[in-house]
Amino acid sequence: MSRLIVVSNRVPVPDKRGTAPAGGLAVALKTALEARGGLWLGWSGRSCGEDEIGPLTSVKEGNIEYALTDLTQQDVEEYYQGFANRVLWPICHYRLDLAEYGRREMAGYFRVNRFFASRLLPMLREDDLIWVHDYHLIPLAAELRRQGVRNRIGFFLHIPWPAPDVFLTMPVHEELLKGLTEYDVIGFQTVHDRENFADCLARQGLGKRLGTTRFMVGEQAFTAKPYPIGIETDEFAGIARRASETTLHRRMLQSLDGKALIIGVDRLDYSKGITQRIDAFETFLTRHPDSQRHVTLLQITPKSRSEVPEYEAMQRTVAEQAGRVNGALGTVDWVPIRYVNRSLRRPALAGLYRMAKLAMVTPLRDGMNLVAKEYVAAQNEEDPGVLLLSRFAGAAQELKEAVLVNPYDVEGTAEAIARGLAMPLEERRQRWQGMMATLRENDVFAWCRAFLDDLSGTARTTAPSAAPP
Ligand code: ADQ
Repeated sequence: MSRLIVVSNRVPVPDKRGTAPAGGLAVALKTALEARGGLWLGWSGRSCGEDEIGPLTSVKEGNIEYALTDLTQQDVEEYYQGFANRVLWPICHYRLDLAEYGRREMAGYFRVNRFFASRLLPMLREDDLIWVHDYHLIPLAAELRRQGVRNRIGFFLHIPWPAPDVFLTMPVHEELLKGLTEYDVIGFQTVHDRENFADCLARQGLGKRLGTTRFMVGEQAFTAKPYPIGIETDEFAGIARRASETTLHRRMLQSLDGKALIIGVDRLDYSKGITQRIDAFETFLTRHPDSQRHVTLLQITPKSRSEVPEYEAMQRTVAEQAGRVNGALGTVDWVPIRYVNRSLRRPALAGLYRMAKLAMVTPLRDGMNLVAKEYVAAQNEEDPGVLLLSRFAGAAQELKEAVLVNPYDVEGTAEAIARGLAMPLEERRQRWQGMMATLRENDVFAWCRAFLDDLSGTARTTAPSAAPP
């Protein structure tokens, strides 16, 4: 079997306490790579002066060998904080208003991709399979091809691919689109994302479509297909079952004192719809005064990307908003919103999901959203909770039995909370069983297999008659 090389911006090397960072990419990929073994290359998270960049740091853990590179301070500002997080992230989440274009950042993005290619090249063997992850590294294959690399290279995009009218607003759209066509397999979260990508190619007159999943640009044929990412369903369900025996679980139950728990878990990010969610919860409480003192929203939100100004501003906005609602509606013995800026270990998180009668997963736009899937997997099958899920999350294309909401419609979401809390047991069970069957069938291992089977099965070819994988 060919060796697998994964390349992603950050690499979740566990720290001394064994804690891996929060983030869907990390959680999903690590599980997948552990099962197969291989090499994982990425940024160490450290920045330094240009003359201080040394050799790769190598860390071995079980089946995985991590190879970490430092970046310069300028690289981090231009490539990571700049183009990746102030252009690509907002554009792919339909926030044209937040995109900040700068020539320096764009040049930095391509320069760092060239640098990643130069770090990978000396380690590369002829039959290695290379799997590149996410929007930070779109041009990596083009850089590797320029250096003569003929290996099979796959790319998976964890975030949405936007419609052409949005994507084409980016000054370097052509270079990014063409860069993607240098991969052998391009994976998206949903059919919708793949079709947006196909529409972008068509709009730019780039190549032709050979079939549902096969495309041809210039002499090169490639596959573009949805591979909806999953979670380690059965393992997570097991963790959640066992979590009820922990002290945290008992303390939490005690502090709820019979109140119904609603849970929200998201990185602090404007795409996650946290302010709209708090508005909806407040509206629910004011429209249903009987529920006051009987329901608590626990919003667990670790800070992320604090060095990007929009994120820093959001930290203040959400904290103020939660404080305002608590001040206006709370009583001496009831706090409507518990707002926590912490990362939790998985057993603690799983236990809280299981305790919650309802989860609000209401992003304004999301590639997939693993929290929705984790919440379902963590439920007690005898008495499962209700998932309120944004129709704009990739997960909504799979979890049809969730209560789908439009997060922009605050009143509609408030009514959905009321409906969810009052939902009869039989309906909750039926919905949960449907979702759980989907999660079991398409867990993270199936996701990984499907992508790697297609990538290994692709021959790098220039013939339009190439058989689709
Ligand atoms: P994210 O935007 O990070 O991922 P998501 O899919 O919800 O979003 O994954 C978040 C992960 O972090 C979950 O596994 C969750 O359990 C964990 N997490 C969040 N808050 C936590 C906390 N307080 N403590 C501990 N863990 C926490 C990107 C895309 C998504 C896509 C994933 C995977 O934006 O759309 O689903 O990649 O492809």
